[in-house]
Amino acid sequence: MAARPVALLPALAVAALLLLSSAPASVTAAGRYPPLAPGLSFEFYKKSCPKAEGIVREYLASAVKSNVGLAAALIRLHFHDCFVQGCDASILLDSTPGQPSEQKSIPNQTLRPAAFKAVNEIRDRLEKACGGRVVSCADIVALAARDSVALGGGPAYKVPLGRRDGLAPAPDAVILGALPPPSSTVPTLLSFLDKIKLDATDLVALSGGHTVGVAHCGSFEDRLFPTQDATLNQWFAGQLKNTCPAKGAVNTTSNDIRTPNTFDNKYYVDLLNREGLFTSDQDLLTNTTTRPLVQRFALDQAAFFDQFVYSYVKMGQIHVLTTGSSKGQVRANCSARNPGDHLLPWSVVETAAETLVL
Ligand SMILES: *[C@@H]1O[C@H](CO)[C@@H](O)[C@H](O)[C@H]1NC(C)=O
Ligand SMILES: *[C@@H]1O[C@H](CO)[C@@H](O)[C@H](O)[C@H]1NC(C)=O
Ligand SMILES: *[C@@H]1O[C@H](CO)[C@@H](O)[C@H](O)[C@H]1NC(C)=O
Ligand SMILES: CC(=O)N[C@H]1CO[C@H](CO)[C@@H](O)[C@@H]1O
Repeated sequence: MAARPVALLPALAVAALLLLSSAPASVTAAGRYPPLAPGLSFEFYKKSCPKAEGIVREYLASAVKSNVGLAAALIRLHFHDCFVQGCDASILLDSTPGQPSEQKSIPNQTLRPAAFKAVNEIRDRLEKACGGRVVSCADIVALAARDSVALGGGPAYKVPLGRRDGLAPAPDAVILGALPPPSSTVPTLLSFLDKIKLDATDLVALSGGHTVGVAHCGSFEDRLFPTQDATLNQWFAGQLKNTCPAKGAVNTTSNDIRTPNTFDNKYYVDLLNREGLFTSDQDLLTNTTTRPLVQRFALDQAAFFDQFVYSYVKMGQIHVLTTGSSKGQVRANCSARNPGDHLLPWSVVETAAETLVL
């Protein structure tokens, strides 16, 4: 494997490589990791499907080449999956009678169908390669997010695996209660993160995911109309008004104006220049609790990468269902619960999952 020689280079050279490299996750990152949730391990599929990680990476390397937006969508998908009811791929479930899908709910509207399609295609490939239903959809989402980060030029890192898939989509009220709106300021953001045991450092680092991706006018038009948000830099406000000329305009713009498709620390440079797109972005600089970290990440990309990996892996373990809990399932279709597996009431599964919180 190409990874081997790199791992033998002196630490400094490796750090430099990680900074410059847009190579996928074949570079084995040393990195700092949070404690693993019970039931998860870096080696989970080592025996049952050793090719799994390579298959995901290979699929994405080519898929992202033809659609760069896919990487951003997959990074975002992992956030939404984990924030809402834990990392159990419930976000992928299509509606069934009496159970509206998470995909239809408001904060989800910009998740791209391409991301869902990619996850299902990866699942099909894995089933063939592993000789059966082995890898869960929730793990595919986590792996796809990891590879998307690396393909965008971000850090390579290891993903703890062994998540099982949830049986039901979250109700609307749960979704709305889990995902803070883009108009949120730091205290509100922290109140959401606190519920899932993430802190202010996690908030600043995870917000760096906005280094890629696009947003709809509706997510930031309140900063332009009727009155312009005074924290917006004047030139940037003008740009946004070109894209969204009036309230209700249907258009999108990049989250990170400097390097919209590269996973780097320029998002924090945007914030220093008052060019953060959402209130929830810009307030990270305005608020004195989070400001020092924004300043640090803007100056030191390695520090951002280090903390992003730590926080993203931590987030990736929220309320996981594992073999040990004997709850959840490995879906045969990421968009639908397995037929016949609907006997267990969701509340029971949820209660079991609660015991596995980080
Ligand atoms: C900044 O965030 C902290 C932490 O949530 C909060 O206590 C403080 O009131 C905020 N400052 C302002 C000016 O909103
Ligand atoms: C959408 O935004 C682009 C620039 O970002 C702009 O040229 C275009 O006119 C906008 N479309 C509409 C319908 O406003
Ligand atoms: C997967 O499930 C969805 C939702 O029920 C369905 O529309 C789709 O056809 C299924 N795909 C396959 C390959 O069976
Ligand atoms: C990927 C996906 O299915 N996104 C959906 C999010 O919600 C909107 C509005 O209901 C749908 O149109 C999208 O298809």
